[in-house]
Amino acid sequence: MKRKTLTQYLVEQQRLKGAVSAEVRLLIETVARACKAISHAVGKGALGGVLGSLESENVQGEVQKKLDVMSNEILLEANEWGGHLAAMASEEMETIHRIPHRYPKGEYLLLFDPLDGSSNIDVNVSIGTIFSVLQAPADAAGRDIEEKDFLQPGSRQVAAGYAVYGPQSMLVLTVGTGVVGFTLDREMGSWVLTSENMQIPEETAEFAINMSNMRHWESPVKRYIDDCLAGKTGPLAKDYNMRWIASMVADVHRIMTRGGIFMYPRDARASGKKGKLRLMYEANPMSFLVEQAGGAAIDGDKRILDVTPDGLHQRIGVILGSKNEVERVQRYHLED
Ligand code: P6P
Repeated sequence: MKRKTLTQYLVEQQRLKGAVSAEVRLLIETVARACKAISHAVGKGALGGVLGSLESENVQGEVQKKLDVMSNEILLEANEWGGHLAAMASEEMETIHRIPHRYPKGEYLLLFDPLDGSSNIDVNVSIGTIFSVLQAPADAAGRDIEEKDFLQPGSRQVAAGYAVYGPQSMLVLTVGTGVVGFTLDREMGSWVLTSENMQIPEETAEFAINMSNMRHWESPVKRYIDDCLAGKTGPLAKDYNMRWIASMVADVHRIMTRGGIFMYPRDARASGKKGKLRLMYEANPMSFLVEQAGGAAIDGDKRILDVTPDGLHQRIGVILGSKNEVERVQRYHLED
């Protein structure tokens, strides 16, 4: 049977379920088209002259890779003329990017990490694009959008997704009616539906964490990982496997596909960051996807999607994946 394309899926979500408006459908199709262009640029590697770093740093103080900046530009240019957005925000930009006055303004806000996992670009390991869609506050219609209009809890997201640029390029998406996966058909240049209903197994025996940060973890995380390492004879009574790709999109995609628990916990040091990952354009979209696939996502003790942001680039601890395992880790925190 002929597989559905992204457009057909979105038309059905709009017509049959009323799950997406015409503007959100255009928004997602536009972002998906931009991800195709990013996939193409990433795939060229050294042949495209796109590897390596620039002299510049982004707002996070991280050295920018050429592909970081290129991916950011591709997403900005693709989305600013369509009339579906009021503004955009990106990991690569300190402030929000309002829609230029020469274009019509819509009612949605688009946030993205244009190329997550940049440290993997030059060593040919999977990287990805993460995006989140919010609705602008009603009172913003007659005025310029401000940063505060973005500071909504992740539970208000209208849609979220990621593209993972690996052996295949895949687009994983939710509009609030479950999670679907598309594979890029490079000959036709279209995103083809290949996973109709992605579900995360509730149980797992596979954890993903950067063990080199152990000395900075809070005690509940230390106790949990010790118990995992104790294996069958330990309190969790099973042998665990470990994976760490150091590319959130790739680690989360593995969990969306076969289960697991991903952890980038808060830093226990008072001087430490609240976590490495950013709430608005990494943790929130991934948490929306994970919950829609039957998983769970917490910052240690709280549901991530309930957190009201206090800044566009706010960082947060992230523990997400198989529901029963995340709830287990939450119990370690609540018992502490
Ligand atoms: P570490 C990539 O730089 C990133 O933001 C995420 O994609 C990834 O999960 C994490 O950082 C990796 O961090 O400290 O292991 O290099």
